[in-house]
Amino acid sequence: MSEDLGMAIVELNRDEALDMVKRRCEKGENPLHLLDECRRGMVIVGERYQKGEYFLSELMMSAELFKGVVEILDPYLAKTRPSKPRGKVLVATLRGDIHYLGKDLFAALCKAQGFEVYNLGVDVAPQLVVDKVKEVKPDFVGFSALITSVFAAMKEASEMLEEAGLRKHFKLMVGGGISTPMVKEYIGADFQTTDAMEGVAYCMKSIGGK
Ligand code: B12
Repeated sequence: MSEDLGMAIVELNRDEALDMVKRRCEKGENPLHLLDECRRGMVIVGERYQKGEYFLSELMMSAELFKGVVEILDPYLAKTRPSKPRGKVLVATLRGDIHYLGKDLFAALCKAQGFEVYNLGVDVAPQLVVDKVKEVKPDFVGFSALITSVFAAMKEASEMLEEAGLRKHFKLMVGGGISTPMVKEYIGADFQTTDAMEGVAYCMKSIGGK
């Protein structure tokens, strides 16, 4: 049997994937490596869906499978986390956009690296971001963008945060398949990426320099 977790997810082999995660964790493998294999698998699933090789049902099955894997990994990941949180990360997909797979992957990776994560979900109103930033006082705010129509809501949120005098207290990040350096400029973010691992690395580097 192959030990490639990413491919087990791509092939939607639920039992095989979950067994493999348990077995490899018990053997003492680094849970972060397993999470990264999942990430690669989820990206391939997205590509297959786009090419028409997978349908919505397969996409949803892979998302459920990913959640199951994260549940098993969580206690193992907890052992790798520092006892004190490294910092706080707030993530959201804003109004008009319901894609969540990439956002949740980024959130899981941040959590795995010891950040306290506040995941506001999808189709989030800019005002809710402002309210939560006031309440939580995060070090990082990450927006996930998968459709172009969400750019306006991200800009609105960024401007509202500025007007509320909150913007200087955190780094604003934007990720997701259609984010680009131009989108970063447009919404006034500090960082942009289409790779969750790069996003986590940015948080680690920025917090290290605090
Ligand atoms: C899966 C999917 C769906 C699923 C969403 C399931 C879900 N709940 O998440 C469903 C079927 C529901 C869906 C619906 C729609 N979709 Co859709 N969808 C996709 C698809 C195929 C994959 C997206 C995905 O999950 N990829 C896998 C993840 C892991 O990748 P990712 O999100 O890029 O995330 C990675 C990084 O970007 C990063 N990341 C993500 N977020 C963040 C945030 C931060 C802060 C950081 C640091 C990193 C980070 O981490 C991840 C790992 O590295 C894409 C095409 C594609 N290949 O991208 C189209 C796509 C995004 N969808 C599209 C469209 C148009 C739609 C619909 C409007 C379709 C319709 N006509 O109904 C609706 C939108 C409804 C809405 N209002 O949002 C378009 C958007 C086009 C555009 N430019 O606006 C795309 C690009 C397809 C296309 N080429 O036309 N979709």
